[in-house]
Amino acid sequence: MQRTLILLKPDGVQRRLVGTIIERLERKGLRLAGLKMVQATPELAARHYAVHQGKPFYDSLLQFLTSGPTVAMVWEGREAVAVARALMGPTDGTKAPPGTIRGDFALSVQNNLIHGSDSPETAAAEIALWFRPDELVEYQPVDAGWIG
Ligand code: IDP
Ligand code: MG
Repeated sequence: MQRTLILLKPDGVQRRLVGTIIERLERKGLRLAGLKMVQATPELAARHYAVHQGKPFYDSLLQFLTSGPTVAMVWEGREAVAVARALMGPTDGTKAPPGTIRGDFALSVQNNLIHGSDSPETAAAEIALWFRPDELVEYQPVDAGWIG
């Protein structure tokens, strides 16, 4: 079963969209494996977005991710990485189609509410960055046979 790291970035918390966004992931059938609220340090933000170091928006992006609390989650399910990315929509809120999280709630490129890992390999590294192994919970959802 594939896992992905999802962050509800500080704009999602400030705009009180945490419940709305979690509901979309939950109703798709993904299984919540871990959840916590984190005030990201500059070090954590820099490690999370290391791939973007040197880009024009990098400093602003770190400022954004450390500007308030983030809700960090691990979601699990068949093709969880791609499924979560599809639910999120493309990076730029103005280009994200209606029906996606960014398409419905974001207008900005930077303040686009949600992060989702972009590959299973990235997901493994990002989950290890944000969660200790004992913070992830194994259980069998009672409807697993219906959702697959
Ligand atoms: P993604 O979150 O859709 O995977 P990435 O290209 O990995 O997008 O960029 C990481 C984050 O950096 C984005 O979610 C967004 O917050 C921010 N970002 C990306 N491109 C830009 C830009 O051109 N201007 C400002 N912020 C950007
Ligand atoms: Mg990305």
